[in-house]
Amino acid sequence: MRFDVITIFPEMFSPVVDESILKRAQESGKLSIHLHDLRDYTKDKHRKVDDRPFGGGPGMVMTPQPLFDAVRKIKGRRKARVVLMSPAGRPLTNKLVKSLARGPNLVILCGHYEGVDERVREKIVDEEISIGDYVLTGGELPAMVLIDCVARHIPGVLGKETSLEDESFEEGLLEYPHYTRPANFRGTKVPGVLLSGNHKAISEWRNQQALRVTRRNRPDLMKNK
Ligand code: 9WO
Repeated sequence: MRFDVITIFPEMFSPVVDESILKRAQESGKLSIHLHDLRDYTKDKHRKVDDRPFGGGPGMVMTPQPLFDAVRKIKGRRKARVVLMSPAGRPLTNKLVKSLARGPNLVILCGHYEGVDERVREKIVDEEISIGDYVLTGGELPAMVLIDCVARHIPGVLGKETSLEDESFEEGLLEYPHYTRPANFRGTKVPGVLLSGNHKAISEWRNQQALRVTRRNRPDLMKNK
């Protein structure tokens, strides 16, 4: 799968894109991440990507021309889904992540200032996605969140030591507590059942713990339980 990101801060992505799992996935050809500096698509000598809002008001709006030209150039004849990261978008859930991971390729737009000219939404955006109900200074961090979570659903990206099946959201619940050695850490002991070797009892304990954590932190997920 191919990710193309259009941003005024391409250098923000390096630590995420060069991180171990995403790096390995790129080296093995499972995915590729291409960063595009929006300013390279401007036509004026100041490389301006914003302008004052019609109707007045504070702040600036991202001007349509560089975004339109960047998307046209990048998409070319390839099929791709154009995504805009915005708090006004559809909430990003594990279900949406899995459907995005099935393809086609993604072109991700990162907004800045007060937002993008509405004609960008109208004419080039296929999907507007939110990672949560808060406002940031730009769409870059949400874009990295999207790349990271979509990438791990692409077959072959995760090693077999990291499984997807057993994960919290697969059951519609949060995760049960995990423990590793030592069995007694500075006086705090691992629950005995986990040391018992009784797989049925362990599985029941984990399920019960997942319900307890979900009820406490995310009662909204309990509706269908
Ligand atoms: C901001 C905004 C606030 C309320 C309702 C809709 C909104 N849209 C935007 C918007 O597109 N803002 C641009 C991108 C410009 C300012 C910084 N941007 C941004 C994106 N901040 N936060 C996000 C974001 C994206 C995805 N998920 C959560 C937050």
